[in-house]
Amino acid sequence: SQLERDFRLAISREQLICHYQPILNATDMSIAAIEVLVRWEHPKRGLVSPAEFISVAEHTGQVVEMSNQVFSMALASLADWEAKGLWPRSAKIALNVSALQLARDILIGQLKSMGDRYTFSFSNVEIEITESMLMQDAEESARILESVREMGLSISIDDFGTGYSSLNYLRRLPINVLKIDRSFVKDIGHDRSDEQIINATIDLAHNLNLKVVSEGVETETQMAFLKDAGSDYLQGFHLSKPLSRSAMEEWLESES
Ligand code: G
Ligand code: G
Ligand code: MN
Ligand code: NA
Repeated sequence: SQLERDFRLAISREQLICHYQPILNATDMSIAAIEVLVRWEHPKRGLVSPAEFISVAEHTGQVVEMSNQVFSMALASLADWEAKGLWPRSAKIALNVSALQLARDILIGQLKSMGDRYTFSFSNVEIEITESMLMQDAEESARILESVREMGLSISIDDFGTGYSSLNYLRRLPINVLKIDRSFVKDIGHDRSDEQIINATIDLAHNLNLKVVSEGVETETQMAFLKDAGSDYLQGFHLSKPLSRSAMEEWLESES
């Protein structure tokens, strides 16, 4: 397709960039994590969202080279921020992982080669995977996640509540964080059942010794509800939009 050909150029001409969205501690609003979000700087169309190209890139396998570039940019930034003394204590840089990286078992190799290229601590890195990715091959996923954890990274489950996790997997897999999908956060203040789902999810997570990120926080009302419900971390436009690398670095400078 045209998109596939264009995207090939995007990769070879290095038109992909990373934006960085802070995830804040609900208690003191300090930075708990920074999620890396890829964008395509298209010569004619401007910044293109991954919503437009990830599924094609996944289908064609281009997502592998894309994630090499994204991991490389993000972990070079992490190395730089650590070296400058800007990295907040116990903060994580959170990388989205695609289904293909797990299915082809290339994630570990990609991470190791980043560790060879840049000087950063893997304990400052988190990977985000979705429930549906885990369910595709539960035993194989478990094996890969164990290796990821052995390397020192943490693991979060993205878009939680939209897939079909069995509670048994949640208990058995080496997971650190659940990210409550923004579809549940959207109707806080209007939809009592979504509020109850959020309360139940936070209780469940805490009982399993997991931390909780609430995604898609766009209003003061949502933020107040989520703090009160015990969400450990908050992410969304109300706190910060995804930022350019330089804007993110300014924030880190102002906090350090
Ligand atoms: O940033 P935005 O809301 O446009 O992201 C849309 C989707 O693209 C989200 O599901 C997000 O997880 C995914 N995404 C963003 N960056 C990356 C990336 O670097 N790798 C992968 N695999 N997915 C990403
Ligand atoms: O699937 P994933 O959770 O990785 O998707 C992250 C996407 O969510 C990013 O593309 C980011 O731009 C988007 N996002 C971040 N905060 C908000 C928000 O408050 N509202 C909405 N609608 N999208 C958000
Ligand atoms: Mn994510
Ligand atoms: Na999400």
